[in-house]
Amino acid sequence: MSSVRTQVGIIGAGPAGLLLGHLLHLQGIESIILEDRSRAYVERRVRAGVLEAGAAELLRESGVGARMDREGMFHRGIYLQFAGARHHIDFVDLTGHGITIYGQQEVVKDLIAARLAWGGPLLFESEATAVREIEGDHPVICYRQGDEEGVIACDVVAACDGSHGIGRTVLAATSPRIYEREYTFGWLGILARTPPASEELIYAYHETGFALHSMRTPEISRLYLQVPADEDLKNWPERRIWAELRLRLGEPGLPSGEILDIGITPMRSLVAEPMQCGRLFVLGDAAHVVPPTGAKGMNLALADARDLAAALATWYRSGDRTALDAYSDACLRRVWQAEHFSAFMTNLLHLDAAHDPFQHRLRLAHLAYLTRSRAAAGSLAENYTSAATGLRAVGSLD
Ligand code: RFL
Ligand code: PHB
Repeated sequence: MSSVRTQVGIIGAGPAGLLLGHLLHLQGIESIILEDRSRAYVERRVRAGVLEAGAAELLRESGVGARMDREGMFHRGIYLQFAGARHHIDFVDLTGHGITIYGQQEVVKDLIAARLAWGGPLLFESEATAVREIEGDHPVICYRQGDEEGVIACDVVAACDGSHGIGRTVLAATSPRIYEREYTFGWLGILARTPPASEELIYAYHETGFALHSMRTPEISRLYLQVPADEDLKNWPERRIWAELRLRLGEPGLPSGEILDIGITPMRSLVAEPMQCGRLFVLGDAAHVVPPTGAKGMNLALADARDLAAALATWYRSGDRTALDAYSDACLRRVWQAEHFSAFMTNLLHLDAAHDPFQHRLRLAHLAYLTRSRAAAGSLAENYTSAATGLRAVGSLD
């Protein structure tokens, strides 16, 4: 059994774990990152695509934004499509900030490349199996790499292992409060070789359900359809997917293209509170989950890494634990704002299981309000561009 020591033991090489490791390195703090999957797998996994203004700035400021600035697509706003018409919400006009479309796996690739460039320890195909002694000053992570078992002794454990990792389980044993909501629907998502039909994202509310038109490059589109949570992919032959996308998005000419990736994602809201116990700190999806309608999950993961790295840097520099003790409280202010916005967007844009006609009319009324009122559109724009990384209120009441 191998045994090593580091300052911060990080579980998970998603956006949270990789950015945390990178920011700690910039502060001269050592870390080891354990990742259950292979490098090829995490670099190929298709997930989020929208970076808030603050998340794009964070990547840029920490020296990993060059490719994002070259290849990412800056969008001024989004389109809302409902009742047969399309309306533009111009975030730049409303808040001064836009968003950047850049695939999560591209962020992950850039952060892996930055770490490997200086030889930073990043162990792929290494599964954390247990975390012990978090109440004392010397926590340990036990892990398995192939047939080998290993132990990492550290000052602090950062659980960045997503919504199905052991971080949440270890935290749960410390009795946090868990707030949770399941939705009756999920998203069928495809990545397709077809040029985007629109220059910016389209969020569509239609009598047959929600649809979203997003993109990755000028040649590759990312498209989603609301489906029942327990839907079987077998019910969705390609022809049906394209027909339903054309109908819901109001894009009768949307060309079909080769489907490069397909999957159904159930939707959930979850917050574990607090996000820390002793020497264990939990980040990203391991601590909180949002339905993807607000495009907040990756942004929250990156912001948690930013906040924990800053608190750890203060602690290592001065011995002052105040910021570290306040990590969870500081995160939860942003997390609940993003949870609210994600639930709001989800309820606004999806048909409910009962197809309640009263709810349907309420949704249409609110959508119409968003397109008529600068105050309502401004609130949506403020949240979409900055709820997860820190709300930049246009006319702050503070
Ligand atoms: P991740 O990315 O899940 O990374 C966790 C990593 O931990 C590894 N792991 C372990 N490693 C070692 N030992 C163990 N025992 C381990 N258990 C797990 C896993 O293999 C994995 O590599 O978590 P992180 O870093 O917290 O990042 C969260 C984001 O991935 C997630 O919130 C977003 O993808 C959510 N999301 C979106 N977020 C946005 O900000 N904008 C979007 O536009 C957006 N769209 C989406 C989304 C998520 C979606 N799905 C598939 C759920 C669209 C979709 C369809
Ligand atoms: C995506 O591009 O994958 C995407 C965009 C916006 C969302 C969710 C996902 O709300």
